[in-house]
Amino acid sequence: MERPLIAVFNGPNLNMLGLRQPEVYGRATLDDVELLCAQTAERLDVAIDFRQTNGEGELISWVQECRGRAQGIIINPAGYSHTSVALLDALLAVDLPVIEVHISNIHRREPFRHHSYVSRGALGVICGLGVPGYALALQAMTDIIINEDLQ
Ligand code: CA2
Repeated sequence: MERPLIAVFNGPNLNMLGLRQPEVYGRATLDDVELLCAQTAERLDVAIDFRQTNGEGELISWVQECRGRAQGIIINPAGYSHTSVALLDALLAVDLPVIEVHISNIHRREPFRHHSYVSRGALGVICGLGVPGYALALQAMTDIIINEDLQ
C-alpha cells in the first residue's frame, strides 16, 4: 500500500531560521527542520512534502493543490497566521486534517501574535515547543490519518 502523504508547509521568513533571532526561534535552520521531519516521517512510514514560501498566494495555491493528493496538512503559517483570512478559507475549503505549528509560544509574545486566523481551521495547534513541535505534529497527524483519531 502507498504511504500517506503529509504536506508540511512553512510561511514567510522561516527561511531565516537559525540565522537571526536565535533567542526566540533557536539555532536550528530550516534545513535542520526538514531533516527532522524527513527522519520522523521515515520512522512513521509516511511521506512528506516539505516546503517554504514567502508568498501568501503561493501558500494558498499549495493548500488548494493538496486536495486529492495529500492526506493531511501541517502548517507553520508564520506571520500570515495573524493576518490571513484567505489562508484560513483555503484550509477550510481543502477539507483535510490540519495541524498548525509555531516554534515560539505566540501567547507569551506581543498581543498581535495571540490571535491566529488559521487556528479556526486546525484540528490542533502546537506552539512554544520549538522545532521538535514539527515531529510531534507528524506523529499526531499520522495517528489521525491511520487511526482516524480526532476526526
Ligand atoms: O513561532 C513561530 O513559529 C512563528 O510562526 C514564527 C513567525 C511569527 O511571525 C509567528 O508569530 C510565530 C516568524 C517567522 C520568521 O522567523 C524568523 C526566524 C529567524 C529570523 C527572522 C525570522
